[in-house]
Amino acid sequence: MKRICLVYPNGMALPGYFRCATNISTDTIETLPPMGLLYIIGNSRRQIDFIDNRIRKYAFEQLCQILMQYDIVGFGGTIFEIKEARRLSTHLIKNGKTTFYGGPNATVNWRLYLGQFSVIWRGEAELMFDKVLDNIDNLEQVGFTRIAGSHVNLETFRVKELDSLSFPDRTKIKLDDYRRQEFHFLGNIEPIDIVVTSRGCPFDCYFCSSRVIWDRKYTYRSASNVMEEIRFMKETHGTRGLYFREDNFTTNRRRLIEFCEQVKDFKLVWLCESRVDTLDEEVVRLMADSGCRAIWFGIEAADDAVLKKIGKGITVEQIRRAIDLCNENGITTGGAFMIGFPFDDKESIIKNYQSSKKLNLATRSYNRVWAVPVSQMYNEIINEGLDDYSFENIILPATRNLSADELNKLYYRLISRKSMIRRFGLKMLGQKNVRCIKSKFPSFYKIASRLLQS
Ligand code: B12
Ligand code: SF4
Repeated sequence: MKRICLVYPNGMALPGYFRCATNISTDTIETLPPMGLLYIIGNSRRQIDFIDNRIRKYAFEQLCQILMQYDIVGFGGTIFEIKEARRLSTHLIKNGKTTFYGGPNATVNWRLYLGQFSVIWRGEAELMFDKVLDNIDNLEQVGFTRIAGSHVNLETFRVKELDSLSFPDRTKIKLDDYRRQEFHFLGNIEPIDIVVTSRGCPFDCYFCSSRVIWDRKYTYRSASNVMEEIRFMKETHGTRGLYFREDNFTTNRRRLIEFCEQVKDFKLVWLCESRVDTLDEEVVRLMADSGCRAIWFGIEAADDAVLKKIGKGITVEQIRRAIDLCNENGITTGGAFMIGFPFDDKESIIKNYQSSKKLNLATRSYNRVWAVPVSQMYNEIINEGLDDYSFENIILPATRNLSADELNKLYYRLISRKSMIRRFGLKMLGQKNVRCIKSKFPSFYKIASRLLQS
């Protein structure tokens, strides 16, 4: 029997100019369990080992040594982990091993990595993984084509019935290793678990690569199937809080209502992400009654003209309404904004920023635009030569009116300074101490958080 290991590689060190744009780094303390890999393991009949190198932080040589014990090594991750995956794969292939590369980045950017992995896997893996391993010496039989040194499935694999899958294998991780700042919204509740209830996205925002990854196909689990997993987690891990970190948790209204009605019995608190146009009075009330304590909205801009240009499909009126509904029902709100679209200039950025501050959100986060392949925005940036900085195909762009450096300065002046202090402070103190301060000195915590809000 072949020995198999799945690896979530560590993030790569990014050049200095990226640092003001993103909080991703090799020493990030905030991440979530890699549910995709745990799903694969949970649905395979084989013995599969697992390493999350964002948590283990093995040095390259050490990890090489460990992985040399296996016959097949599969790498997952986003484009931000590609460097370690590629380096390890090259070493392993040289030493006669077989490597796989899968996940959203492999699905969409497979051409960039030809020849660097034995197999490049596009799409979801649960239904095909064992079958492919059974045919490892005859991959053409199971949908793969040999191109430039790698086997690739040109037709993306999809799972039609998510309810038919087994749950992700959480025995491979220690839940306590994974935390996000969003967990603070749930107070001092522990443990908090992650559940994936849907995949893909039917929308088509100008800046997002989801369309290319998921082909606008949206699949979701039934409320009762999700309840089974929650029951299982409650019994085995004592789960008390849930974070639904997925693009479209609230998109299907009927399912959301069923979910709220059923999850009540578990007496859990939970938070999710949402689009403002999917919420109404009845739904928000039900969500609050069933334990929802916070919602993060992808808002991007507080200006109708910008929202239209980026194809977000929402209006400022809808944004205000959703925030008000949440506030009325005791649900904390967070909003994520983007700064520096290709059409932006200094005035539009300042205007958008000032308008965003008027929204009645409890917390806001601002991301300086960077672009990963491939979205409509990414293509425009390349075609118009706005790719001032580029690293591993990740672009820190200029706008048509501001160079990347000018935009960085503006972003830093408007937003980043305080959030950098906050992040630095959090890192120095450590998550546990922050939680301790929060519970022992709530007023101090509240004032400090307010002051450090952008
Ligand atoms: C949850 C999530 C997060 C979480 C957890 C990420 C994680 N480490 O798993 C958090 C909040 C930490 C996060 C952060 C970021 N994320 Co994120 N995130 C998502 C999100 C919304 C869902 C991912 C998920 O759980 N999917 C459900 C699981 C079941 O599916 P899956 O992971 O795709 O896995 C399946 C297949 O892909 C395949 N597969 C996966 N790995 C492998 C490996 C092998 C060997 C094989 C054979 C198959 C295979 O099989 C799995 C089962 O079917 C996606 C959007 C999306 N809908 O995909 C973005 C997404 C993955 N994130 C993205 C990005 C860019 C980021 C950030 C860089 C953003 C930022 N600026 O901070 C960071 C850094 C990520 C990191 N290093 O941890 C991009 C990646 C784009 C790219 N080209 O790589 C996505 C696709 C969003 C987008 N539309 O652009 N993210
Ligand atoms: S930004 Fe969100 S809603 Fe828009 S396409 Fe991407 S995942 Fe879908």
